[in-house]
Amino acid sequence: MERLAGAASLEDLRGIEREFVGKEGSVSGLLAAIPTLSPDDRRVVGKGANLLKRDIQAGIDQKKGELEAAEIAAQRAGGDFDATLPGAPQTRGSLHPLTLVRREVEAIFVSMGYSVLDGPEVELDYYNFQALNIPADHPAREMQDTFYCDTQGNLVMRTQTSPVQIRAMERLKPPFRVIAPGRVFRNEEPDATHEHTFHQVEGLVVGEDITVGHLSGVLKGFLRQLFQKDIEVRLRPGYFPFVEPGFELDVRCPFCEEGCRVCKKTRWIEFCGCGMVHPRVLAAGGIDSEAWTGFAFGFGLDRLVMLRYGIDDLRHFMAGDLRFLEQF
Ligand code: FA5
Repeated sequence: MERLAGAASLEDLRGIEREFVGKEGSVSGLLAAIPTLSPDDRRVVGKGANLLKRDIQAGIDQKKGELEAAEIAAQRAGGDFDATLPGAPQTRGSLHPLTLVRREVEAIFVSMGYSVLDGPEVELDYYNFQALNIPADHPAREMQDTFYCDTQGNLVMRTQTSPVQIRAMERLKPPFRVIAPGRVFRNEEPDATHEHTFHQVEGLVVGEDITVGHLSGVLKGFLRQLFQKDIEVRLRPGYFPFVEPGFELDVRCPFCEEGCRVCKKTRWIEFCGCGMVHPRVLAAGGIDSEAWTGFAFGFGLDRLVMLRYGIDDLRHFMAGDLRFLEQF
């Protein structure tokens, strides 16, 4: 302990550490000799040597802290220490492109009088399928290969944001307009335009005398605001059990003139499913389908982000590669 008290530098301290408790140190030598002693001596010497080692190590650690603090204090007291110099720069993270575009989408719909709703990602089969006019044996279930969360099949990772339609109808009194952005899951093999975990934005409007004209007008207006220009779209018949009539809305591929990998050489990109809310779905939500009509749509947010920033593969979104993420 006297030697420790006299240590004037970290270098001195390292010497003391080597001499006593290092691999070749005297206390280590003592410990190594224990197996050669008689059983009684072993116990006494073993205990003593271990205590000694512990005390010496504790003394070294304490002295090390003192010497380090003194070293910093000496540096600060020196003439060339400048407390006003800036610290080491911290790199700032950035928002994920999906978050950026989701916020833009929300702001546009809020400006059109919509409320933004949320719903559970682990959903009851009832909301994800049955209340949306997709009973247990319905072939439409094949369209969305589902991750089931229990053996009875009551709980699913939601395959779409449409269950929020039912939850909204249960809670809100018509007329109302809502959107519900969120994460959805399907058992799919990823490629440039498909992921197993992706994002949708659901829209639902319930009111008096709502028509397909309102539906296409809202979606065109939304796209115009988002892209700050007219975007060519087309409506073609599409089947979803919860709307009647149902449509697919496609947008022009912004990447090519004559077909590419993203649009699979069709020059159109599937943008969303939509249609007039089926009377059975209104009824499941507790809404009188004689008095009220509505439209609904559900688009893929990931594909919208691809269009917005000219990204040609949506697998980048989940890859966690900073070279990609730092560009936003
Ligand atoms: C639906 O999920 C319906 N719920 C949409 C809807 C809502 C129809 C309301 C009618 C009324 P669909 O399976 O086509 O439909 O998916 C909607 C959109 O999600 C697609 O247009 C596409 O943009 C996107 N999408 C679908 N599967 C994937 C996937 N694996 N990866 C990324 N985006 C996907």
